[in-house]
Amino acid sequence: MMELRIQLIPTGEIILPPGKNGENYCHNCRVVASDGVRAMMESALTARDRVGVQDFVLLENYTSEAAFIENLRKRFKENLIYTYIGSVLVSVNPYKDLEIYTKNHMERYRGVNFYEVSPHIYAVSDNAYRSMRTERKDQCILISGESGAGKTEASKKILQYYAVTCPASEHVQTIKDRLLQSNPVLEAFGNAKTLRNDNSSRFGKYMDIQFDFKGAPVGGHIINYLLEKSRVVHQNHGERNFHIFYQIIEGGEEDLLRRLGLERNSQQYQYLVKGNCPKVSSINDRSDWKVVRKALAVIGFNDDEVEELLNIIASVLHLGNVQYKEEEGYAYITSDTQIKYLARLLGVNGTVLTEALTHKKIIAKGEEDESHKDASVIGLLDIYGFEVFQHNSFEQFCINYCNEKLQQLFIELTLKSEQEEYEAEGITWEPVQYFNNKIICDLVEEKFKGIISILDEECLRPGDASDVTFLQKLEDTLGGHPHFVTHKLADGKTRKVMGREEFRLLHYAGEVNYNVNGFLDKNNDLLFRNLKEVMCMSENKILTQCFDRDELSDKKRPDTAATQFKASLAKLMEILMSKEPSYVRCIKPNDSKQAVRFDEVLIRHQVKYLGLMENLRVRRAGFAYRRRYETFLQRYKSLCPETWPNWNGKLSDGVSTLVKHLGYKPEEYKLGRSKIFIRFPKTLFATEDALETRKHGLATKLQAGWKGYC
Ligand code: AD9
Ligand code: MG
Repeated sequence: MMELRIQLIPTGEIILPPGKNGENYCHNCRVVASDGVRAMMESALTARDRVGVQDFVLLENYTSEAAFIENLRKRFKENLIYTYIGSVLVSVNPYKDLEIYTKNHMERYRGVNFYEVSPHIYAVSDNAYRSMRTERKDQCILISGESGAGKTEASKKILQYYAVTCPASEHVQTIKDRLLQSNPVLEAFGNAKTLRNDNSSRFGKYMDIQFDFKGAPVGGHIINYLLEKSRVVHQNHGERNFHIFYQIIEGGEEDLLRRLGLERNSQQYQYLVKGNCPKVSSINDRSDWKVVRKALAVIGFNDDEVEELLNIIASVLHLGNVQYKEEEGYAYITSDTQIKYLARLLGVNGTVLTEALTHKKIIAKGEEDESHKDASVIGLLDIYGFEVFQHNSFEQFCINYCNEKLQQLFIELTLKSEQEEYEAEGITWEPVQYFNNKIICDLVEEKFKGIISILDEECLRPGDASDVTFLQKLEDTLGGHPHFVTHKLADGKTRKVMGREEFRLLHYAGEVNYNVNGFLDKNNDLLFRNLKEVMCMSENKILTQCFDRDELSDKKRPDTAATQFKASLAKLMEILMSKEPSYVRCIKPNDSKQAVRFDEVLIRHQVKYLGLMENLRVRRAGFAYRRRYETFLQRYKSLCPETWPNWNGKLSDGVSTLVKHLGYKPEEYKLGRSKIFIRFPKTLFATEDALETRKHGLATKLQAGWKGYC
């Protein structure tokens, strides 16, 4: 590519050094451009056609879903996976490594205004960081999208960005390392291969990063939500258990495996064979083990603690291989070997353990968390995405309920903040119609007649309560609700397409049939009391932390799993509402984890349920674009002799002078208290074109912005 030297002179003209061949000379504006330059400029000017717009608000036909998707497609084809809707970042999973996450890229986004650079997860990260620093307001970055859309990868990129770009000292380096290294550990224990994603997060994660007054990270705090515990004992076909089991078996050193009594063959263990999928091509369990082992040390586990942790992991595998038989209604254990290993690994008495494994008493475990009060905070939410499988159970019900709550928050915060902005700036605003999913949240969580209340009632009811009576009660109470469907029709007939053990919820993101089998058991989440007693007596310190003796004396029945989840979500919503949100909306391009493939049907569905069109409409309801006066002036001042090189008067007067010079008509814009609001994208386009032309120095007299100088 040829080198282009451009000299700006004070009146705002551009002079190019004369080219050797085929020079074009524009007498009017003293610009010389060689054919090479012209070709370059032409390609720059047609680039928008090729790569689409980098902010959907600039789409001419902004109500058209087809135009929206076409824009996504164009950009995806060019490996431009990020696009904005105003300040919301839309990200399409490229399913391949792109060279856009280097240190150089990080530097490019550091301290730079959001709109000055192309859309990127780093721009969102930097913007949140700067708002926290300058406005002293806690921030949160909410990452949503369905399973496999790229949420966890996005959250890792954000963490890496802060680790590299925030100020550091020796102490801070340790914090940064710990923040970064918490990821492999969390993923080892909480992620698994599912049909949707080889590295699917089976828990929700909210991470606070705390910064001191200098903007250096000083701590972090992670809250986990509802780990999919049932995966430990059961996996669907083609899925795996949590990564950690395979990592130890594949990567564990010989003497470690000996101490744990494990063989180097995952298929020896009942808890690892259900999915018939011991290996995953995209995962290297052996090298992952090394990463996790190192990370455990960095985040502060000493060797003894690691040993105790691994003892527990190994004991789960041994527990899965314990054989039982039934005689006259009583359970007996027939395999001594596992009990011996279990007793040693868990540090408990073998006889007491055997007794506890074959007899019943009940108790359950609560999970507590809290947020730190001082220090400024950026919170990162990476929570499981909306899930629809062939067979959906209690876990999908909780996951999808969680997504309903997040959608509620999104609606509330985007609309609210939009409305507040118009009000603060003194601009009249017209509300936009959108689907408010509060009705579905209520259906799930309302007191007394919501699904969770009905489920709890059945869990607590003595006698004949079962999954079937639960479904019956749902039908009696909720039959006729516009978002609830079962096989029964109002006229007493049955709906053939639905199973008799199913209920269907019409979620904002689509319809899901839930099979009620196992709902009561999973919601009860009970651990028999004598098993808990054995664990309390363990010599393993991690176990005794998990199983607190004091809880044994607590006779009160613990809350059910769904009620605990509902309460923790309510707390999460409170945390998020108190912060200024940024959004990353992740989209999965295809179901086969392939780079390049852009499955339009799948994408259209996600665009719909993520509410992106509504988001765009709201954003465009009044004005397509808004910018603070100083930002607007800074960017475009070179287009007007009166504002170039500096404007010394009131900022709003400077902007007013500039836009009048550019020929903006009164109906095209409004001046608020601190920002200019531009109604149509084409107005801003013309201004951007003028700027582009200026920068590259093409003698395009036709460009609107040039007319003034010629
Ligand atoms: V789930 O709800 O936890 O099942 P996520 O978290 O949305 O899901 P994840 O971030 O794990 O999905 O992404 C899935 C896979 O897509 C990753 O393992 C990567 O192989 C791939 N991916 C995602 N984002 C990127 C990216 N920005 N660049 C390259 C990516 N690959
Ligand atoms: Mg994930």
